[in-house]
Amino acid sequence: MATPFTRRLDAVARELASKKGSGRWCASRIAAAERAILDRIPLVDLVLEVRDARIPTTSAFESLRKACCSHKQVIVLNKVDLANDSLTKKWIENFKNQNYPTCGLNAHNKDSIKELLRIVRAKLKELKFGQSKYTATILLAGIPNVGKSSIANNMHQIGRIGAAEKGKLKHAVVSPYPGETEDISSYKFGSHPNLYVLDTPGILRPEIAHYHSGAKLALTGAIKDNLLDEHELARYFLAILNLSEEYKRWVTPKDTTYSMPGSLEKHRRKGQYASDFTQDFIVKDVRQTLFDCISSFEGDLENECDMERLIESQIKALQVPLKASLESSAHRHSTVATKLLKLYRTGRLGHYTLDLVKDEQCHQCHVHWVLHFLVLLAWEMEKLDANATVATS
Ligand SMILES: Nc1nc2c(ncn2[C@@H]2O[C@H](COP(=O)(O)OP(=O)(O)O)[C@@H](O)[C@H]2O)c(=O)[nH]1
Ligand SMILES: [Mg+2]
Repeated sequence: MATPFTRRLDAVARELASKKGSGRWCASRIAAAERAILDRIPLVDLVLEVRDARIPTTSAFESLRKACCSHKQVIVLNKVDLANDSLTKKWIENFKNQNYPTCGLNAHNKDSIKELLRIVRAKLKELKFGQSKYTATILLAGIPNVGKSSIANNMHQIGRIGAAEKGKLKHAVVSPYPGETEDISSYKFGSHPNLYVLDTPGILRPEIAHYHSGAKLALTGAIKDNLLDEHELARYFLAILNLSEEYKRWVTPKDTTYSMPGSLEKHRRKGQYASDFTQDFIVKDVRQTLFDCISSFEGDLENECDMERLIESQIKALQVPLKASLESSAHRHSTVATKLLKLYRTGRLGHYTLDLVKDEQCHQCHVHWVLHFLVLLAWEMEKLDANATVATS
């Protein structure tokens, strides 16, 4: 069902696609880049489909399904350091059961890249069975910002290449913003046999299938922030946090007798919550503020209006640790939203997998229901605000 938020996302995407000079988001450029990638698939030996481990299905590069058969494809769930460990394991199992070789990866971790190199070499050996000398090319494909260029760079750096070639290391552009890789580039990552990896631009069609897909893509950074309402996204994240188990880890190990948020009040004694010895005081304060809000909350999180109240109280309370209270009232909410999303995206507010595997889906239905409601409510409130502004101007 199209919700107002879906329609808004669609409208934003359409507007961007039609804007002259919108550059990387232009629909014809996306289509051309996609064609160039799909045309190369028959020519390469192996395709690594890079997905974001936090959204293993939402970050799928759908066009690959038709263009590439599963025997020459490996699904790489990158950014496992930001995802929920046990759900990552379930997802890997799930894809393997569908005959897609799959591995988890943290592209920033040397050992993780070495393990990927081992998997790729083994797979190429299997595909080139019986050939003593060969050259192989693999292609990295996926939606924007999943870490393709980081993987290409690190395979190139860590892969075994001759000493003479080490001095000629190239660098793919890595950026926290989507859409920075514009061309297909080749990087060598092995000698004897010669192995090459092709880094490609991220492909995300302008039309977004579903409101939740749009929100998840935006939260994980596949869609540029300035294209969406950060305040709404921050509220979406807070709903996910409030319905998760993550914040409960911010309590010291000996204080684990809590069960429901309403009963957490007794744990509110000073200094009780931060347990990860982080030196980052802002993170500590933000966690404590969020924990305090949930633990003192008497409402029922399954009730959408109560959830809405909790989120509003959290956004207000976060103005202090996020230093937004010094700003004009008009900017406070957006400052809180921007900073909160930044913390979430660096994994400092917990590890969340936003796509859930089948046996988790009953819970997911409920979570989606609550989130859906929140978005509708936000939309209605915005309309009320707008009407009030018009009425007073
Ligand atoms: N935490 C984390 N960040 C990553 C990982 N891989 C890439 N990134 C970050 O994600 C952002 C996008 O990476 P990039 O390689 O440019 O993605 P691309 O658009 O798919 O080429 C950059 O800020 C990277 O530093 C990872 O495994 N873990
Ligand atoms: Mg890139």
